[in-house]
Amino acid sequence: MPPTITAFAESPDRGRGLARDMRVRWAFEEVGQPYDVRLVSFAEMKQPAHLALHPFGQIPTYQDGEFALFETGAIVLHIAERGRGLLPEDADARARAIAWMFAALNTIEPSIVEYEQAGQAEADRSWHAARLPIMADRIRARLARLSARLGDSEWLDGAFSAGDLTMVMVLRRAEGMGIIEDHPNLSAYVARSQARPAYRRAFDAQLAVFEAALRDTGK
Ligand code: GTB
Repeated sequence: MPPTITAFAESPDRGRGLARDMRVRWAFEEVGQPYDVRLVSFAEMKQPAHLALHPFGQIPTYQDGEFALFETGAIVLHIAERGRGLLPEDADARARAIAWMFAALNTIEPSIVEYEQAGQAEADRSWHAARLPIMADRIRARLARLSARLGDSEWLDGAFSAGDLTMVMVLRRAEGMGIIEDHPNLSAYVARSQARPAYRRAFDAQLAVFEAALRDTGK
């Protein structure tokens, strides 16, 4: 039996590949590991059966027999460690690739998610307009450093790795904020990643879920 992950039955990203199951799907595709997907509704995610897999009642989760994991970073790392193609053999290079995963999740993603969530949760507050440019500047500062480090390189550290996969998915969360576009090398880095056959397969698979839900519900 292949591992099973969970994903939104009706994803609010409307098939744009922004929900976090996309990161896990892409990792599976890069290492050539078949996987199954169990779709869950928002209500099911908060039920005891799902909470036993994910303490915060979120997607994605990962199950392989009796073994279960939550947190995309941990799941992608697990897939990368058991497959080939997402982590270098050399121990130092491997540690650096993992450092880029942490950098994506810990240094870049929080400011992007904060900006995105503020747009949803605080838009009606009097201070929202004043806070927006402050939050945007935080993202700008991080992406300027990331752009400088990437320079003309194809990937962040040698060959494509789980670090690039994670970073690209985090950068995609900033789409539409008008910030990545300040750095043509970052835009090209994201586009280069999206052209990878494994990315395309993962993207098409999650899009198919959205399109099927659309047909079923007519929403
Ligand atoms: N740190 C955890 C991880 O990386 O696994 C975060 C997991 C997480 O945020 N999961 C979200 C979730 O389950 C889905 S991906 N949310 C439901 C809940 O918390 O009740 C986040 C997401 C949602 C929607 C969009 N979108 O519409 O574009 C993008 C990303």
